[in-house]
Amino acid sequence: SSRLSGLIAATYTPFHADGTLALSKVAPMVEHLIRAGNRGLYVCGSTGEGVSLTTLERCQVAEAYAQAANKRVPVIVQVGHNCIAEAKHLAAHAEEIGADAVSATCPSYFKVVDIVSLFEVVQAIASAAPRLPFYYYHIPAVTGSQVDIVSFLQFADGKIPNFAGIKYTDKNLAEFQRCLSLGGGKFDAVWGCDDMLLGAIATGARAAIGSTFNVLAPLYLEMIRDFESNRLAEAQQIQLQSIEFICKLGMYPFHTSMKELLRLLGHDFGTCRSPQRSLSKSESKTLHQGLQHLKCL
Ligand code: NAY
Repeated sequence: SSRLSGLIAATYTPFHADGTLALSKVAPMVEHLIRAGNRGLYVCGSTGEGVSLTTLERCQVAEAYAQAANKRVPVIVQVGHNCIAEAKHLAAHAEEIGADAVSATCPSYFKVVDIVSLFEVVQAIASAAPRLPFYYYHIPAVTGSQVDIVSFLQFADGKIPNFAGIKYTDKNLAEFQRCLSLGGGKFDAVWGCDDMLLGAIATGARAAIGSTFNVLAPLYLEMIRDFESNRLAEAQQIQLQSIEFICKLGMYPFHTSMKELLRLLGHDFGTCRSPQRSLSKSESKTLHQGLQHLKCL
């Protein structure tokens, strides 16, 4: 089936020192991600700074990742935008360039306050790429959407032909499990909090999208093997390492820290765009020292 499974890396967007796109960095990164065991790429999401890019840049980044993946793993393009016309344009473009799925947040400046508004948004964007599965990107902490996601899935059921499920980026495992089980499991619900992946897997998650998979995919794969082989204590130890990793990087703007780490690992993706600031010399030194004490690196 066309369902997502396994670890899906939320990809970073590479910039030159002058802030322009450094697209030549994409192909080697994709080789690394696939070799490390990732089974998909989620492009231009939070991790990829989609909302900090121009529409043209978003198209270029999506195309670079789709080309580099070359159908070996599915590429999901995040097209959410405060302007629905732009989101539709990006969705249509994703279909044109041979991406495998489209995903979108709802607008966030004007809040989505009820099911009907959310349904209109999702229907408009999904129908702009009718041949691709569509995943609604549920990230209420960012969008401020007040819509209950279970009720939304029940409402949307059967009304949008290419609606495939959700990317669930919230911390409510009970709600996530309900999403997984709705209608006998007809929707994909893809987990989005790396520091709680073990819990999500215990509830039945088949796929997860994460920024830390750029670096730690082999570790998470080991955790999943441990879980599946009933080595729960070992799995818990690995999850704890990932939690400590995330805490350590969270000492500074998280994705800036991740990009620093990528550079240390030989993938210079530059820094993040404003408003995600870069680090001072002394901050990056402190970060490097902190990373040296992590068991998982
Ligand atoms: C995205 O769109 O890139 C994602 O949401 C991927 C999931 C990440 N969430 C955010 C908001 O960045 O991997 C997580 C997250 O970085 C990780 O759990 C550390 O908090």
